[in-house]
Amino acid sequence: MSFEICELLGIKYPIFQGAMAWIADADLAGAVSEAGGLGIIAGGNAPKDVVKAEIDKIRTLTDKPFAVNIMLLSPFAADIIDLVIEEKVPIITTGAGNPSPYMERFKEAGIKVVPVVPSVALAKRMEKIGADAVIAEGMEAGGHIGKLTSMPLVPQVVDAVNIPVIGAGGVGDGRGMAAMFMLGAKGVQVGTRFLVAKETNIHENYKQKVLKARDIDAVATCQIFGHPVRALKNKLTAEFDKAEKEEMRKEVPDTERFDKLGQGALKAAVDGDIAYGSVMAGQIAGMINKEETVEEIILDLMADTKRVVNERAQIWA
Ligand code: TUI
Repeated sequence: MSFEICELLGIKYPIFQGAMAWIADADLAGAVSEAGGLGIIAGGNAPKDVVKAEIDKIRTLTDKPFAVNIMLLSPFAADIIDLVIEEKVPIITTGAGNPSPYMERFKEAGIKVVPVVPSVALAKRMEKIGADAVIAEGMEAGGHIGKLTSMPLVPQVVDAVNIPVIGAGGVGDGRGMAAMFMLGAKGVQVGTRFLVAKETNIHENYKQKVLKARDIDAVATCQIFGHPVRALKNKLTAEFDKAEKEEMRKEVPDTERFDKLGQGALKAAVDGDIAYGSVMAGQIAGMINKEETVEEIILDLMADTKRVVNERAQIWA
């Protein structure tokens, strides 16, 4: 099998690991890259020295390509941009914003750039200014989300651009991965399944909550005010819903309230507070039922995709 995205990035399998803030560290990303996928260190809201330590560490764990994700809402985004250029990181992905102002610097530094896009308009803009590929992320995904689901988003982005499209949001097994390929994606990004990987350094409470989640538990909050986020239902998501109902009734809603409520909440969950922390996870959390190594996850995704594609092809032949 030969995959265009693998040739472009120098990886073996067309699987990106989601850049989960405070979660996707050098241990997880290094294991993913070593296993043949694209491991991605999440810049998240972390300062430059913390991200630099992860870059230093991943270089001791693998000599295969890896990426750093720049979360553009981060107060440290400008520092992380300087860092990836100084460190000659081979690939970057961006999320939660439009990276246009920085594209020229990335390209000058010879960095491959793969922005996350929630819409056709941003995908087209990214192609025009030199993105190497885009990740079309549907709102089935965990964390900060756009407005469209993967099924309509991915094929519309595929039709709109000539660069490779990576499908994200809702991919948990070979069926989801095969579906993304059917929609025209050249690869997938998977976050939630890696949450419970053996190499993932999060509190056991977080992993157990993902393992126990049902299909309807990964809910979207802040779809009216603030930044929309998908996380597993708990006291915090209930607080968000209550706050949104209250602010909706006001003539001048206090929108800053939502960012305050969310501040530090993901880190709190990663450290074990699964009641008031933000236990970000995608809608496929309900089908994640076992802890596996990163290598097992990647090899299973590949084998399961191949099986599903061949099985379905026979029905249609
Ligand atoms: O970024 C993500 N997922 C994230 S970031 C994050 S940290 C955070 N926590 C709370 C509030 C906000 C952030 C947790 N999960 N995924 C990629 C993604 N990018 N989803 C949506 C977007 C996006 C949205 C708008 C990308 C570009 C965009 O452009 C807007 C514009 O200006 O054109």
